[in-house]
Amino acid sequence: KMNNDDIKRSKTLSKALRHDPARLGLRPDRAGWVDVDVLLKACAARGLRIDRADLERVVATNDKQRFAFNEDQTRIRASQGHTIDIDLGLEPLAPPEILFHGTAAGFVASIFEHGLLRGGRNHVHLSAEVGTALKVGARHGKPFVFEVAAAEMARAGHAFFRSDNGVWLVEHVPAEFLRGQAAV
Ligand code: HQG
Repeated sequence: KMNNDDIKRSKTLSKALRHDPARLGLRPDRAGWVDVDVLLKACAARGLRIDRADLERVVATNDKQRFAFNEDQTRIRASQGHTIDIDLGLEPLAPPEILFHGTAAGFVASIFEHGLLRGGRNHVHLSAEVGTALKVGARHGKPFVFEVAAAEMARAGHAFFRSDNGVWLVEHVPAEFLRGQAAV
């Protein structure tokens, strides 16, 4: 389990790699990768205490495996969750019959009307596990877990992707593919 310093480092990384790289003077490439040395120098220049060993530990122990190194470990990116305009370069993949999306009860009526919208992020996030969706939903309030008819949606032509840390990603879930509340 991560200690508090590492949780802070993880949050700093999420912010820098998903949402606001410019704040650290970083310029992720098209696929969201940032050079590790550049990242560490940018952090040091701003008094953020993180060295190579810290980074490796945070990547390895992160509860949702949010970050990944490239093959030769010279670059790092967030595996999903971005609001910056990048292309993860994932190949479309056939989803399981059903996927889950956890949200707050207060959003349910709007979701039945408009479907699931990606908001500021690049994708709508879906989970293969109902328990994961329940936790995601609880971040926003009283949780409600939608069942999504994923396989049917794929057959209708929607592309599904799975991030390196196992989150299913789609651009939009039209309301017709929502199957109401999952048994949790
Ligand atoms: C809701 C975490 C009204 C949607 C998690 C959600 C996830 C609508 C909220 C990742 C709507 C957006 C993403 C509509 C969608 N009307 N509300 N039509 N369509 N919404 O945080 O999926 O810890 O951007 O249901 O594990 O909650 O950050 O998305 O409640 O994988 O690594 O709008 O964030 O990962 O909220 O969470 P978010 P999310 P990390």
